[in-house]
Amino acid sequence: MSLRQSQHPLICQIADTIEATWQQHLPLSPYHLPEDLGYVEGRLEGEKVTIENACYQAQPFRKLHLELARVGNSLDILHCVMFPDPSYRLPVFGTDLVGSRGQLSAAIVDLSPIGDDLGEGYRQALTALPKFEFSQPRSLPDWADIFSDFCLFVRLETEPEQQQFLQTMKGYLEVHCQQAIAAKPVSAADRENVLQDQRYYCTQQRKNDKTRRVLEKAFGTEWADRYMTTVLFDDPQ
Ligand code: BLA
Repeated sequence: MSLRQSQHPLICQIADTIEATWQQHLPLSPYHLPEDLGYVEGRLEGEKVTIENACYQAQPFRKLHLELARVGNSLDILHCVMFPDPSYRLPVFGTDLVGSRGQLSAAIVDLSPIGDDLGEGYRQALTALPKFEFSQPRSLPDWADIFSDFCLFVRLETEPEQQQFLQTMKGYLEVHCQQAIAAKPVSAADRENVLQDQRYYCTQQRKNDKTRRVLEKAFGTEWADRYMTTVLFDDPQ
């Protein structure tokens, strides 16, 4: 990925860590995005917007998506979602970082339950991870009822807090890979419920106006909508 080297150092580290962890735990094969949406360039108020996607599949995941984006020389974005195969009632791992050279105004990571609860295995493993205090917590918007009580949403200014965020993200990711690999599929009837719950997750994420606005300004309303519904948060079939 050519964007990666030029991005905020934490974003670069997080992207490397996610891909290394995936490679270590999961038998990755390529996931084909719509032809024209792997690498995209547009313009936002005269500034160039570049998007680079990496996408894989590996049981028990339907789609592993890592995206890096850059707006002009200022705004760097990392977006990552691991969509489970709907035959498994697994939570959705998601992380999003948004920032400029010095600081990251938004850094979020969560394992979001599909259904009522994360389940005992996840709860115990997540509770056992090291806990850090962050000096600038942020509050979640209205659509964010999909996130778990383990959701971490902060502004990151100092290097130590950036490293603590990285460590937390890595902990969640490793717990997830370990739990997911050991998961058992649900019954055919339950699969319908899982599908519905996964669709709700996507519906809520598509309500993020801040993401939508960046994409709309650079690529237009229709394109932004297509991108949000086919690449970022596509409904499982
Ligand atoms: C916030 N996401 C944002 C913001 C921008 C983007 C500009 C506002 C930053 C701020 O408030 O400081 C933009 N994010 C993008 C763009 C892409 C992107 C353009 O991923 C992709 C091209 N968002 C996710 C995922 C989660 C998520 C997976 O994509 C969580 C798991 C959360 N992003 C999220 C939340 C906010 C945010 C909760 C804050 C929204 C708000 O405060 O209203």
